[in-house]
Amino acid sequence: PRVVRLAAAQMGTTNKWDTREQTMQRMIKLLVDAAGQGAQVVLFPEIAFTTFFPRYLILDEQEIESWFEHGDVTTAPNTKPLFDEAHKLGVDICVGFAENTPENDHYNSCVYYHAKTGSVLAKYRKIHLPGDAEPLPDPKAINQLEKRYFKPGNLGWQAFRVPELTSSLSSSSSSAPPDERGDPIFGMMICNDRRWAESWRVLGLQGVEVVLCGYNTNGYAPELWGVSAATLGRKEAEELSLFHHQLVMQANSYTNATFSVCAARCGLDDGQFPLIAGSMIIDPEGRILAQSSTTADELVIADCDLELCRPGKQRTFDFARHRRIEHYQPIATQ
Ligand code: CDT
Repeated sequence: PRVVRLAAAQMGTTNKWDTREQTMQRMIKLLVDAAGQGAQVVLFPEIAFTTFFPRYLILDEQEIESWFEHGDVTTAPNTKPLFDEAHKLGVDICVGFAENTPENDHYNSCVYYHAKTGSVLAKYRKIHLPGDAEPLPDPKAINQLEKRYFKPGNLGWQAFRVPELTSSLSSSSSSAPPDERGDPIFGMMICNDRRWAESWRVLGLQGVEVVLCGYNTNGYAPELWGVSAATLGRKEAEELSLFHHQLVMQANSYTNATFSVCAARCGLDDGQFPLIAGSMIIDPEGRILAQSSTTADELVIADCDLELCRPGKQRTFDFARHRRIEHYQPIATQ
């Protein structure tokens, strides 16, 4: 077996008036608790350090910049304490943040931080940006202005190997196929990406064994979804939002024979915006191994034997044998 103990660090309400110190304390507590329970990798949500600011139309440039992280996220004073703690505890973390690059580009990003070496192993920039660039006409509508504040990610979905997570390796021969070499193969996506089969398949084709996905998902935003508010009550809407989230996480984990971990930023933000919880760890058969039971800060932890990706990868979803790419052209051309 190649067992890794994975954790989702779900984060509840984060208000726009919360200080960075408050939020950092919460994140460090989650990390310390996860380490105490033996977690080796902890996933934090999308845009984990602040409230989900893309719901607001912000016109002041300086205010926009105040929501972004500037410089190297692992060493910038505003975010460094989390990475220092991970390094100290020897626990890898994946965390989402609003990135401002040295070229002054803006992305919705996450990094995988390798605790032992104190370095970023991989970075991902969200590709599927939901919502709009301009606010919806209805003044009551909840907006999702990600297309206004971020560029679409330019790094693709690059699976990467994480060294030294699993102790008993089945094989260390570098000529063996990737999933038999031992070091776990991870991939990252962010929130809306999980609804698109393409994100998963690009990672699946690289033999991914663990997909990490942080998210901020509205519990109730009928105008944003294009659904009449009159036809969808608040409770029903939240149930449907949670159902769609679980549906795509479970189905795509199964069809790519991969574990997946998803971590919510949830609760009621800024006194009025509900976000769904539903943090989970899912196995390659699409089954939920562990899930959150609150809409507050909470850890979801499970032991994942990566060997369980083998049956799916070698039989039902052996891509090399069963895919018919001669018929897939339209997917990439329109
Ligand atoms: N953060 C993010 O990507 N949220 C989106 C909202 C979509 S509204 C149709 C999500 O896919 O959960």
